[in-house]
Amino acid sequence: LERRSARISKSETSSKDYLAINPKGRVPALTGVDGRAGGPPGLLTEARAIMMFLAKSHPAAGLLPPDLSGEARCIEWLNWISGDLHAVAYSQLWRSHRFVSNPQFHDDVQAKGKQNIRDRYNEIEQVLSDGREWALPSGYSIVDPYLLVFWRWGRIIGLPMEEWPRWSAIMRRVMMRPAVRCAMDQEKLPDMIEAD
Ligand SMILES: N[C@@H](CCC(=O)N[C@@H](CS)C(=O)NCC(=O)O)C(=O)O
Repeated sequence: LERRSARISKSETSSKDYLAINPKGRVPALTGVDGRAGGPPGLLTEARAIMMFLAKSHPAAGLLPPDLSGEARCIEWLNWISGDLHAVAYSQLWRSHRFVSNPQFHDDVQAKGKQNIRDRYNEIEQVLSDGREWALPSGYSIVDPYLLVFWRWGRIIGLPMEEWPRWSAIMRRVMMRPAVRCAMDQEKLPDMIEAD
């Protein structure tokens, strides 16, 4: 937890070394993908693009529904999480200076961000409460580990995640998957299943 907050507050994404990899100064960033969009050749940015690229380049892993509607449903989730929950709500909380210049209003923007996060979390819980086993009823997909990021961030900002039991149950199952365990071990991420 401390490790993550320290890295965010130090803004390692704005360091010269990192900007040489990704001039946008954001994570995630993947190299080795044909084409270019502003950065060095081969750099791919944007979580949604990277997740689609990884899912489609590893079809045997079955991380994306094979049918058109299923794929559209997947993009629907990714877009909402990335564009609304992340870029609006979490940015209001963690990057309030992007919304208003006057520091006097930063607390207000942050409070609104936290409220927006809670609202989005209620909506996530509602979608997941129809008995489905994973975010997409067709099965495990790239949406589930993406949702895990925001479930863990909820813990980091001190939200009582047990308020969203259906979502929490799915995230526990995501964290039991060997590939997820392996990635979390590599990144030294605690599972945060129990509240502190
Ligand atoms: N639209 C981008 C947003 C990426 C993004 O904002 N990542 C955050 C992760 S906390 C970041 O790198 N923040 C560092 C910063 O804003 O300086 C995506 O979905 O990949």
